[in-house]
Amino acid sequence: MRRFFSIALLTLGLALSCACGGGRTPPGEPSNEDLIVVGMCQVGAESDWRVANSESMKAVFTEENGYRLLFDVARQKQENQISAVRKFIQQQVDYIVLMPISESGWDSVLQEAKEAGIPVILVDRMVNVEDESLYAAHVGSDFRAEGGLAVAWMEETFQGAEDPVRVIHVQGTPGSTAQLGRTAALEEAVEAHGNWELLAQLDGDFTQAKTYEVMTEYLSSLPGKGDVDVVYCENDNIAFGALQALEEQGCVCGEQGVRIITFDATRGALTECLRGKIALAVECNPLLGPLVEEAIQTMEAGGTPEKHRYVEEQIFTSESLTEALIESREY
Ligand code: GZL
Ligand code: ZN
Repeated sequence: MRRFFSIALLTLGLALSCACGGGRTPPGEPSNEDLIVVGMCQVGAESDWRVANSESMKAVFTEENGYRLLFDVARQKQENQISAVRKFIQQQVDYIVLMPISESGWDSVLQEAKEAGIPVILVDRMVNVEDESLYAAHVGSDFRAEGGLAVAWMEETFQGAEDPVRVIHVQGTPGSTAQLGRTAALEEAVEAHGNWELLAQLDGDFTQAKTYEVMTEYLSSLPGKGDVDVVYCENDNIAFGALQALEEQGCVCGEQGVRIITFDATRGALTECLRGKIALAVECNPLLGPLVEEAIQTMEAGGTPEKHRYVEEQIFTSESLTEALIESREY
């Protein structure tokens, strides 16, 4: 955008300087051509994690910091994200920041951005493209590693158990990197442990409402409700829906009952963990705004950003939590 403005301004300035003193932006006001224009394509507002992720971006890409942020929300539809990218290309933004809802279907629109000379930065989930030059950088989480943290906790909790470990698996948005990575970790572990049994894999789509619905339906058809050992929830909103359904069906959740595992570790989930209702919360850090800005500033200085930047993440159980720690968390 600044490229476009500077040519237009130069022509205008030349014309005006012949005719008169030429208009000036009032001092201290950032005029358009000074601002880095960022077109941002967010998935939606499906979860507490997503809301925190959006807030992290809006806190960084402000006019005071030298940016004009064009923020688009796709309401969970990939076609809305693709048309937003095309709109940003027409507007000739300086950078496109994309939080891809799922991994496939991006090659052609990212090729269009490349041909328009607009760098794309991927945030959170990944895209599955032939040509990795279609994006300049990726900032997010290693979801397979997050699943590995959950599985390691399960191995420790059920070590030496001979009886079956019966698991209900509630998955996130199908085909999203977060779902693929967290699912792969559990499926590999079930393969490796002869006494672990996957009772069901349900689609919770990362929302509380969908999970409550599918869990209620499944539990009401399950003869021995007491036989569930673990509910592996691929994000906190899934865990909230599962907890509600389980308790309504008379299941006791906690370290002596059904162990609920969740990902994201937002404040709401940490509170349930402290209460002993959720057994394990695996952190998935949404505060990615500063890392995206680092990549943009690297490119502004003519440098090449790291291709993949992964955020550090930890796990929480009731033993490792206090009210104060939960209060101190940013999301
Ligand atoms: C993870 C992100 C997932 C969160 C969910 O980085 O893609 O999407 O785990 C969110 O809460 O909906
Ligand atoms: Zn790569």
